[in-house]
Amino acid sequence: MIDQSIKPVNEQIIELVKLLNDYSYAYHIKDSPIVPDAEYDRCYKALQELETKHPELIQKSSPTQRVGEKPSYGFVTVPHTLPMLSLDNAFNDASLIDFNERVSKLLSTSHIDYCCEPKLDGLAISLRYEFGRLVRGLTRGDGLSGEDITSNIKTLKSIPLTLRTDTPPEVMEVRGEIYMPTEGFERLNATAIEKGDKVFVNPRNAAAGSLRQLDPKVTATRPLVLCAYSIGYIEGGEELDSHFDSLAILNNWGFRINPLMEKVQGIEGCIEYYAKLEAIRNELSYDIDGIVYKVDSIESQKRLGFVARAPRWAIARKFPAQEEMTQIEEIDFQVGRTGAITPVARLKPVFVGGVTVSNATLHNKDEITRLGVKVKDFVIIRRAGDVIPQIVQVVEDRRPEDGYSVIFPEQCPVCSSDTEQVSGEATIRCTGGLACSAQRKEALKHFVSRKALDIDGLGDKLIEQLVEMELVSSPADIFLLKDKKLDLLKLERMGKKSIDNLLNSIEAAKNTQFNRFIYSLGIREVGEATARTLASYFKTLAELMSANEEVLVSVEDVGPIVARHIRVFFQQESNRETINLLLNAGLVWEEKPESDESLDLPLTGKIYVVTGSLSQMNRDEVKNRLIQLGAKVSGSVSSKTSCLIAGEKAGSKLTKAQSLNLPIMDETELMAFLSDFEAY
Ligand code: I6G
Repeated sequence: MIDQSIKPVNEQIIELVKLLNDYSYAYHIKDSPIVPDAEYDRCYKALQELETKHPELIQKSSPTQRVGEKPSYGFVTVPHTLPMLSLDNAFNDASLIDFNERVSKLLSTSHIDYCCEPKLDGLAISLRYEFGRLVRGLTRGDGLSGEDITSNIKTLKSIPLTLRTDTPPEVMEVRGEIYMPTEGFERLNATAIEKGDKVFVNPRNAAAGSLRQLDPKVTATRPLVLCAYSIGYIEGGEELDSHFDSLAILNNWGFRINPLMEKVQGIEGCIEYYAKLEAIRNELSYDIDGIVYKVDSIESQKRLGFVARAPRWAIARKFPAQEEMTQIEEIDFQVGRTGAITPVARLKPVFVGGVTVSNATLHNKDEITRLGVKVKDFVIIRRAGDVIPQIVQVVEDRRPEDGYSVIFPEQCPVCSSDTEQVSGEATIRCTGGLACSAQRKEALKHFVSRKALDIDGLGDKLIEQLVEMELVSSPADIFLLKDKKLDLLKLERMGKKSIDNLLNSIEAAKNTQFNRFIYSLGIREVGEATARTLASYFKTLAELMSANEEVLVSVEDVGPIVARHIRVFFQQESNRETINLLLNAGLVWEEKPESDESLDLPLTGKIYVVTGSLSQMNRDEVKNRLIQLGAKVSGSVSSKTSCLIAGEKAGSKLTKAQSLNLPIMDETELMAFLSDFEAY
């Protein structure tokens, strides 16, 4: 931060406001921060201090002025200067082609440039600027007038309080969409669930709810973003001839525009753009429900005009809907590998998000309570991307009279053992363990799955038959099947050839890897990644099996809960026996004795912990480099830690390392340290 103390206070304030608005523009509009967050925070604090001492010098465009007081009369309805229109929709290519033909005919040319951009699933708003200053923000409302939500929209950092130009138009109304990015939406709902508050059905509803808060302080906490899509009205400004160029100007003046916006030629360009966006739709960090095409020439837009309440020069080509309504026919209970009993809604099949959905998980008892769902209810199903379909809402107005509540079973629906709910957990479990055939089947399916022992030809259906015919009840039994060929011949669709193939794959799977073996055991919360970390941390199975919780939590990404699950698993006699049987059956992997090669590495024997944010390498890159150099990387600081690498904003790990008097390296020291090992 520049030392400003010698300048007059008003100049200091003006400079700080300009600096902060420049930082904010780079961060929120250009996605390209120019200073670390800490520098922004320092300047903001300095400005706040000056403003507290000299309130008469507060600038309207100061970032401190974003969160104001509650409007005294709630939301007042105000007419739009020009109506906020809606868009015609095209649900297939044929309608888009018709649109292009209509436009071509009216303009008497087929050489048309279209401006294309994703249609964000948010809320349209209109922002009025007078002489470059934001004076009002209105919702679309009925298109003719909308609600005044100025105090709320001012809290959005992507909305400029003043335009970034010295020659603003006298009046300009910018139209755009306010949306909530997916990550922010998920965080907001996760916090709501933690607090027992109502969750939002989708990002759009979350954005709407956040904008309709009576207290702007609440809106200020919500992750909302504005993306501008047009100049709705302008007075005393330069006439522009291209819609695309007008958006580039809006971008320079401080508005975020969609970076995926493109100008294309003719209908072919439009169709290509649709295919391109459809392919990446699920990877975007926000929901979109289609593509908007606009004739780029403003002159042509004027010639085309409007019909009813939609422009003739624009159209929205919609994607398949990600939300649909259907009815729950039944709710069944499934028993998983760890005994977790999951309610599953059987649905009247419905086409949503590009596939036909007939089942949706209801997760657990709490979720049923939260949704207030009953059998026979009409519900909204959401399937966004490849995420499993979710029931997001019950349509209460359509609740049928023959609907009934779901009763969670007190006995396992498969083995009739009692169910239990561990305090503090939402999941209800069957207590039958491997005596429950459902748990047995699931444990075996997991054991042979692709990321575990990867036994080719041993699919789910075959496992189910093997368990039902009592040919296999524990993983080690799979390796005894070679002595049961006659029994195998009795199975559906099993001939001599397929049996030989199966037995060959089983033999081949005996040669495995340590990480696959750990994963195959199905220890609670130990997924593929954790299994890999455990395999690289512990040299032998014996070492892993005898590790206590203190040692386990020092492994990267193993927290106390996972450490407890691992410990409990290896302490259980039945699990130790299963492991012995597997080893006796001939399961092997290459153990990593401390090879001469790894002993030679410069950091062999050292344990590092990496924390805080780094700017030159990311944390994973640092960890990988340390491992390459022979070190172990741990997730927690203990007396065994050789050194803590502490980036910016390092928190409790740094405090702990300091209290234990451990060596600590900051990022500059780390870079110098790593550069000593370039030869490795
Ligand atoms: O509702 C809308 C969303 C996005 C729009 C729109 C848009 O452009 C990307 N453009 C216009 C012209 C209108 N509504 C009326």
